Amino acid sequence: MVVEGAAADPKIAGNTEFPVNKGALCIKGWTAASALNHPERLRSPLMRDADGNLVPVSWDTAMERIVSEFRRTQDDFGADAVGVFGGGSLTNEKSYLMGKFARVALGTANIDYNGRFCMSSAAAASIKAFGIDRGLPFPVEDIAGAEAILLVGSNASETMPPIMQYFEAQRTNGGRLIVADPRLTPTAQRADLHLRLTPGTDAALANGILHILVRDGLIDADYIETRTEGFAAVRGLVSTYWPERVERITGVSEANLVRAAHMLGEARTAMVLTARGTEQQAQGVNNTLSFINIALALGLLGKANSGYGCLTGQGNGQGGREHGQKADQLPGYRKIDDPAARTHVASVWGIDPDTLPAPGMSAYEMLDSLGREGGVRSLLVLGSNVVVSAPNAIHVERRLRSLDFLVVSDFFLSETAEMADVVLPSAQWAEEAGTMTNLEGRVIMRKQAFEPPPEVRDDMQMICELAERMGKGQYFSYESAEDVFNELRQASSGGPADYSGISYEKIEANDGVFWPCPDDGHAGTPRMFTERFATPSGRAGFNAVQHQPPADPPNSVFPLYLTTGRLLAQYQSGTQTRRVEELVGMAPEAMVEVHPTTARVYGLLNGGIARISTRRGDAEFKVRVTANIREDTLFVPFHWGGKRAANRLTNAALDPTSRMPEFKVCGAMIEAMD
Ligand SMILES: Nc1nc2c(c(=O)[nH]1)N[C@H]1C(S)=C(S)[C@@H](COP(=O)(O)OP(=O)(O)OC[C@H]3O[C@@H](n4cnc5c(=O)[nH]c(N)nc54)[C@H](O)[C@@H]3O)O[C@H]1N2
Ligand SMILES: Nc1nc2c(c(=O)[nH]1)N[C@H]1C(S)=C(S)[C@@H](COP(=O)(O)OP(=O)(O)OC[C@H]3O[C@@H](n4cnc5c(=O)[nH]c(N)nc54)[C@H](O)[C@@H]3O)O[C@H]1N2
Ligand SMILES: [Mo]
Repeated sequence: MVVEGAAADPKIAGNTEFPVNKGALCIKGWTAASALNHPERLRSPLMRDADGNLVPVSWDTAMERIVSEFRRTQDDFGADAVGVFGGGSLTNEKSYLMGKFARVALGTANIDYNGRFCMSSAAAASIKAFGIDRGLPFPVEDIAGAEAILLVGSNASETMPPIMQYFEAQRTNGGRLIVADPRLTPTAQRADLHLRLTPGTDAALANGILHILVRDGLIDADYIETRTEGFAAVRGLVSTYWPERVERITGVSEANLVRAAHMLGEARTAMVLTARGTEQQAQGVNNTLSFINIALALGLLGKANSGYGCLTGQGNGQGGREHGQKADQLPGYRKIDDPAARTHVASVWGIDPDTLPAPGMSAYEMLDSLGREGGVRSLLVLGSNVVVSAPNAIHVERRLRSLDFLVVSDFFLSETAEMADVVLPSAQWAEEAGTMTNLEGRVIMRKQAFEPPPEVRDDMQMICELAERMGKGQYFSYESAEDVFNELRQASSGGPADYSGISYEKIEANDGVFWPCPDDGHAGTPRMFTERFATPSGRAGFNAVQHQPPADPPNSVFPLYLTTGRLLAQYQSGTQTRRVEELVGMAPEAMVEVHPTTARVYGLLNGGIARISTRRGDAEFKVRVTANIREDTLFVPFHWGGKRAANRLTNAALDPTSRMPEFKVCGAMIEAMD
């Protein structure tokens, strides 16, 4: 995207030369400029006064207060009692600094970020199966050349409009699209086949499709033999997923299962793509692995216009998970409990590896620990609005209130910032420089177009100053974002996400560089797995995965499935988009999608207000009656706060590996309020 015009009246345009989106932006991109000069934008630090009001203060006062509170917490409760919560919208440079700040300036184990709620299950599954995680291990253009695509739990038409040009091209080329979603979304409407599965039955669906592929001789025996391991156990397991059994579990007819299997199995090139629908479950890693099994059995990985991929979420969803913002991670996608990784990163940072903390708590576990014995007592939140976006939000709000001290950095007074003791105003995307890594693992540049308003600072400056005031300034002296990036390159060198051969200059000259890029002369890696996988044996691993019911299934009191997700015109917790008039016009309020039959059964009127309850709490939504959803399922977007927050309802049951909460399925009941 390009930004033009004066700071007071910025204009946004698509960059038609840029290879990934060819100038296409989604509605939120076109309207993003209005957030820059929005009247509600934070323009100075705020601190809570004796009456409990947030009042403007100087940076000096705010920083002094933060340092003294962090010190007090650490003196009384130990280093790990200060926590850091980051976000996947931050640049690579900021994500890297957040991780370093936590480990070096605070010495705390407890840093995690909202990517845990986003792509963590797909990331864990890819690491398990392929030894490495890069959202798409191939360039996005490959989509256009796939003869068949299975898209699972993604509503890309609404959540990634710029990528749809590749699906359009795929269709023009005669390719076919299968969408697995409990709703007939705009994405599913343009598919050749819609698999309207029961929420939480993804692994059964995948096993059922693989059963038919094996039965009908559509698998690639050669590829399985030479490039993979573990197929025998999977073949044994899927042999028990007979189509009638799978139809019973998933609600997808045997005829459609066979159609899906044959579309995929008979295509010369094919892709399996997953997104949050199947990943945001307590079985999210297993679900993803079960779809990866299909891609491996068909021999898709490492071939042009074929493969498995995860469609990324936030702006820097990929880079945000590579540079140490995650509780168990060091830069370059290294593991913090790996002695060699600790030695390498400590030497780049100029510290003793023994001073590096151990792995900390995952995002929800950290939120759940707030204010408790042995938990986090003081928290810095930067780049997330947790009280709206974390699961089991009533509980999370209670935990946040029990903190000794909360500091939030944001552009606006988000619902989470409203609860803070200190609020710091941050520069927005057009006011700072840095790099992002897109869904293809392509490192791209974001240039600074404007200066931030006078009392607003960019997060990098803020973090470095805070480190200095904590007495660790010598580890945080940088001239520029590029300076930070050059250190990140060294820290990532030799790691799975190796950026050491990527420079600002090279990014500019090539419209981005794909990692891994291990030295200056290396051109980057657009397509992975052509020869081998990143596992010790070089082979990809099959994983036998049983279907398991959701953690909180429907019962006679909570008879319906509740699922949650997104709308085209709103973004995430809505801090920015709920403040843009055009977008509010398109999606003015929280609503629930209900099937006409279900509406009749529960006495709900289109446009009326309904209360939804689950075992966690209740929330209120405007009713939208639509035949595009299963009769047994309710769908609510999570973009609103207060009584309209979907996350008052959601279940925080976590996937055992990724620690992803079960946002996508729980038992619920609905009643009319008027
Ligand atoms: N407009 C808009 N675009 C966005 C965002 C936004 O907030 N607004 N957020 C960005 C981010 S951070 C992300 S992560 C992406 C997310 O992008 P998506 O993954 O496309 O978005 P979701 O709406 O969360 O979920 C996708 C679909 O999963 C379906 N689903 C629900 N339960 C199940 C299930 O049990 N199984 C299966 N197979 N499907 C199920 C839902 O009906 C929904 O249509 O979007 C990005 N783009
Ligand atoms: N029920 C339900 N809940 C969900 C999901 C779901 O599908 N269903 N999806 C989950 C997913 S995939 C995600 S990614 C999360 C997203 O939810 P959040 O983690 O809350 O993400 P955002 O709403 O983008 O919040 C980012 C906040 O940080 C601010 N911010 C953005 N960039 C910067 C920056 O550079 N610096 C500073 N200082 N502040 C910044 C924004 O103004 C905003 O207030 O929600 C998760 N929650
Ligand atoms: Mo996300």
